[in-house]
Amino acid sequence: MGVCEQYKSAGQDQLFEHFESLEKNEQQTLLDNLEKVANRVSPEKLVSDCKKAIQLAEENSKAGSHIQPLPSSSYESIIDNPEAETRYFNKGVESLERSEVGVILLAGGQGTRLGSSAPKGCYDIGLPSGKSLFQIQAERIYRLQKLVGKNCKIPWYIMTSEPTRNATEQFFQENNYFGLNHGDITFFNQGTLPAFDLKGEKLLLGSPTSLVQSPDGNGGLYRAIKENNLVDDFNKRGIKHLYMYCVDNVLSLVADPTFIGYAIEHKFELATKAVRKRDAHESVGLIATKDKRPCVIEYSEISKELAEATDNQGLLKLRAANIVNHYYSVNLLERELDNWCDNMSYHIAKKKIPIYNNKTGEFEKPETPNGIKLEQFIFDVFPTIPMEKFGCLEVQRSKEFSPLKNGPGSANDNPETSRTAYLKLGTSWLRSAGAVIDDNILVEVSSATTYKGENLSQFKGYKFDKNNSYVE
Ligand code: UD2
Repeated sequence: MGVCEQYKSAGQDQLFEHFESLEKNEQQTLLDNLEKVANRVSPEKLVSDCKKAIQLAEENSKAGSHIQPLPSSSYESIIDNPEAETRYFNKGVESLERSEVGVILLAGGQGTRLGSSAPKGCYDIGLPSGKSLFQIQAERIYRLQKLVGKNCKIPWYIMTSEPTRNATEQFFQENNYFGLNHGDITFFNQGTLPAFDLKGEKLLLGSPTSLVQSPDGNGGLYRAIKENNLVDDFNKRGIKHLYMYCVDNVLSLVADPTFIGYAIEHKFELATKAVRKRDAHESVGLIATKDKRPCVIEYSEISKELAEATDNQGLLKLRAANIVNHYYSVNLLERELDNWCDNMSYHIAKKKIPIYNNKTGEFEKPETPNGIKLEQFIFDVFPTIPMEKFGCLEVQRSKEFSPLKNGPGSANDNPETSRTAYLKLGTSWLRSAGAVIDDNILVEVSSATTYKGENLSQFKGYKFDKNNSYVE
């Protein structure tokens, strides 16, 4: 069946209403672009997936009692549990000594809410050193390699999207990969998905010869791993454990030995970190159980009742906040990747989408949402994992989670809150090492010097009296 017939049989005749007005070469460009999309997902499946996504959103908004907190057997806290934290840390270090740990960074988001046109990882949150998020994360890897020693290598796989790819790669090149061996850094692109009208029935044109396309969500990671043959690379490098995290979390303990050791000790195939939810309406997914399987209910799809529900102690019933920090065993990916790519659901987001109107021949930039973007959520694979192979590790928010989501001056999760969290953590480490620092003083400690507070004994007794100073 030709491209036109494929789309027309899926109810997409509107895409060809201007076909005769196009030059011959433009007609071919349109057909080529449509074929590229159809080769990844057939128009028929796109239309049915969009319908399912709309139904899923409606179901999730009404999701009720069958959503329960995780059972205690799948949930452990290292808050005020130094014995467990140390045991897991040491087990993780043993694996890192054998260079069995790889890091996957989600950096394809376009940072719309932040209001920056550059990739989020390039963002300067206003630290005394002026370091970007990418630099801090690179230094975490650099420091951990040194801390572990034994020629430990931590390969870093950075997922970008079409809009973030060039600027991200260029930023690393300009900064000479922040002192890391660039042979251990792999950039790879996630895929894109077309967009629909608000009813979810008609695909939208972005130009006379192409559909609207946008990144396929952080759940596009799995198809990107498959299409870039990354599992082969994991195996070639002897990687058995993967630490996946979010570019916008300045406190992420990249390649965290404690998290890796937790998963190894319990033989989990998939694990996630959680922090205590800040309040009933914090914009975080909630890690829970549905039909005896792990799952995450996203903040944009949870019902108000469920978000606010409390237990018999008066605490939020669902309070394990997702921080997009997951562990995967490479064995799990080898076994499940095809299934995940073929069967993951889509989610809808109603957006203001610039389109090409082929009835009027005009480009339109709407003031109100005019269409639906489809995306996949990375945690939608959780229900494919038996509960006994899944773990959730609760960690301290002040040590491990301060997301950069919103622009300067916004209510929360912004450059100020990220900067303060990072400075407070470094300052607390210096105080624990014996430095003398007044309460109103914040000091930045380089992530190339300390991973989580070690290696600071040279500051014992040293008095820091200048606010916002920086120590290498
Ligand atoms: C994410 C989580 C939410 C909560 C919150 C906390 C998902 C689906 N939702 O919501 O549960 O944990 O973060 O901070 O995980 N990204 C890509 N490609 C894309 C879209 C996003 O790589 O197409 C990356 C993005 O660069 C970022 C991460 O995924 O590193 C989170 O993306 P987001 O900021 O769009 O997710 P958010 O805040 O809506």
